Amino acid sequence: MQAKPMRPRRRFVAALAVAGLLLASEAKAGTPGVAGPTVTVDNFSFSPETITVPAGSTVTWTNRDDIPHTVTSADDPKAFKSPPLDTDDKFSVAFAKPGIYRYFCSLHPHMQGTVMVQ
Ligand SMILES: [Cu+2]
Repeated sequence: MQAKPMRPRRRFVAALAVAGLLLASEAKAGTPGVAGPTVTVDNFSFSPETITVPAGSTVTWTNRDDIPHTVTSADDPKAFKSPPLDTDDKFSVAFAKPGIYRYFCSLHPHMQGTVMVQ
């Protein structure tokens, strides 16, 4: 009589394993910030200067410069505003709506970039 209660438990463990595999593959496909669009901040410029992404994208900026920069929306009111980013700091913005989002570095206003959301 011990084999019967074992079977459902084993099936449950198998189901958990399958669910775990499904979760793992979903996480791999949909992890934002890893496969998402990225902008590099380096040498007093944003690269690419203009990035075009589909609506719903999360854009991540990474400061590769050895001095702080910001990612500051040029819109009024500001759509986003990062704190000063030190070297290797990251800043992400999710763009839900299509539009043209211009931004600059508030510490060096000649540093400018654009996110085109389609
Ligand atoms: Cu700057």
